[in-house]
Amino acid sequence: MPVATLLPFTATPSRKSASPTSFRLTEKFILLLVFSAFITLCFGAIFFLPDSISGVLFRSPPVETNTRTGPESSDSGSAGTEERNLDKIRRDHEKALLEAKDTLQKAPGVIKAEILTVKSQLANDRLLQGGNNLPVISYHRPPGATGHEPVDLETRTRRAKVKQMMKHAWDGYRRYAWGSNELRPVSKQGHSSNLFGSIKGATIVDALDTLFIMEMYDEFDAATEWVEKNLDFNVNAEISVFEVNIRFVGGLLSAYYLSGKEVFRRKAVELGEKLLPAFKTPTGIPWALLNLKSGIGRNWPWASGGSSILAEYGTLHLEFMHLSILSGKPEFAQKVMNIRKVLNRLDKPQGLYPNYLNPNSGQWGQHHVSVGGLGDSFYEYLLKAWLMSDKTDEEGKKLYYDALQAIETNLMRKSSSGLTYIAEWKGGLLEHKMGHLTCFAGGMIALGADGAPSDKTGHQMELAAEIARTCHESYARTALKLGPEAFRFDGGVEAIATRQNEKYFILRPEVIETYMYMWRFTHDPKYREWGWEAVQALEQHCRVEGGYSGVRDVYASSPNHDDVQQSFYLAETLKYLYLLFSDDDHLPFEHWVFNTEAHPLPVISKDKTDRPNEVE
Ligand code: DMJ
Repeated sequence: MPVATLLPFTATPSRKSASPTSFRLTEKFILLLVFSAFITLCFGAIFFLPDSISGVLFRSPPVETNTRTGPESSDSGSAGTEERNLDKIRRDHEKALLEAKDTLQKAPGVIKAEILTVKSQLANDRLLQGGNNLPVISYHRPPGATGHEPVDLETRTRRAKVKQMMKHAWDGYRRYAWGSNELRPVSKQGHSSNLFGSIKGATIVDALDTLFIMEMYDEFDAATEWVEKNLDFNVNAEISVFEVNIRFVGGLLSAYYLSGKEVFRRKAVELGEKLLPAFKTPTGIPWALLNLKSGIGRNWPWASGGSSILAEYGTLHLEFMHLSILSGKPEFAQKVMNIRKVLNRLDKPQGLYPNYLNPNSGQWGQHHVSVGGLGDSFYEYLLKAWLMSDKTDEEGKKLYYDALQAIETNLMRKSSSGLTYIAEWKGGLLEHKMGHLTCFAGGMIALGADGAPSDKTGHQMELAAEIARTCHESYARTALKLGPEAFRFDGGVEAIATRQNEKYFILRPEVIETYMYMWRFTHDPKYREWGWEAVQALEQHCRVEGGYSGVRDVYASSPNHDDVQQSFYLAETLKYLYLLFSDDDHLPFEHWVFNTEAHPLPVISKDKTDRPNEVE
């Protein structure tokens, strides 16, 4: 219908002289209707204008300017308004000056604390606005995050040397492999293992806390910026749940607890959530491998008929307990507590835990038991779950000490020359081989000795010392003074690798980790000496221009480099060396527990179960 037919009052040839009074009643009615429709249209349109314009139209005038009611002319009105505005600015300035004066009278510590509170409030507000739905947490750094210079010169010099090694490892990575997972220090390029799928930056995340505790703040800031801008978990790739948890989740959690930077909490929780689909199995025992995009999991094809592996599903507990606290979501803790329930229902042959468990049937796979590869950190996490809970997790405690008893009875043996070692168990038969990985057990047993039933504390400390000695021997009996991947006690040899494929050294930390624990508990200077021997060997045989490399045969007279600088070299080996030459109040054991990748996590104080980072 043409618009003109609706508008009888618009100029038409037949209505040239018509006045409003001459309209007929129907015309008047239509006129009124159209007029009111027009007004409604104009009024309604205002709501569709951009904010900036509608604001101009509707903004209520500020109180000070809303005084145009008197006889003043419009000029004198605006002069008055200006005057009043100036007045207000003056008043605001005076107020701000007074507040600043007040603040300056406060102690610097108080001012700093107030700034931190405001900053953390702002960060939290931003976080909530960002839709992360993370609870507001007031951050307080647990004690001992940074240390101080040791008093004696030799220790100070050695500690400085380790820091310089960290700098060399980091600089090489930064220069040649920035953003890749690891560095190839000989060929000077990036390296990626398929353990991390297409997640990037393993070395950056693994090294964050080491940079912080060594007070390498410029490097820490660069790493933080990379995490903020580039760390991305939205990848369509399959990852190892265990490796991603211990290195990435663990690294991010530690970086958060040490620095208080919200970005680390946010990223840790985001990644934790991405790992949750791994638990979708009939028993809740997680898959080893998970596609982060599809959420589809599976197990390593070589693992005893589709089994999950003890050291993998058993090494999630510490990180997941912290994820629940930092996210306010109980789901993380529930998942790992369920793993314990499944294990508790099963019979353990001789009290031992086989390395393979089928996640569908909930039954053990092949009966292979080891405190090294495939089993190791499961035992470590039982003990540390108890310690991290401020010794409230009695179940974790009992499981640990019972398991250790079974290990001592069934797996620990003494060689003819008196070296204590931990063998592997295959369906009741012992293989007299000890892995480099197994050497962490010296530190673990020392850490647990104090909580053992009273008549066993001394005995467990002795066991720990004996294992430390055996592992030191495995280094001392090589040409390069670095330990092989595995060493044997059969066929007339002791603490020596006999197979070519067990002679390599990939910058692993376990032996040095044990020295660090033994030093803390005994202060026997030999542990620092043994650590220093390792530093010298690393410098001599592993240091190359681009960083540090593993070697293929520790019995060869000169090193054949494997051209990989493992991320755990920065996360663990160098951190444990640094702590070995630091005082005991740097990351003290009463306040911190190290995850299996040496990432320190705070003890969750029993009075503040819901606020772990407020430990005094
Ligand atoms: C690290 O990733 C962890 O220590 C893990 O528990 C075992 N292996 C490596 C280092 O050797």
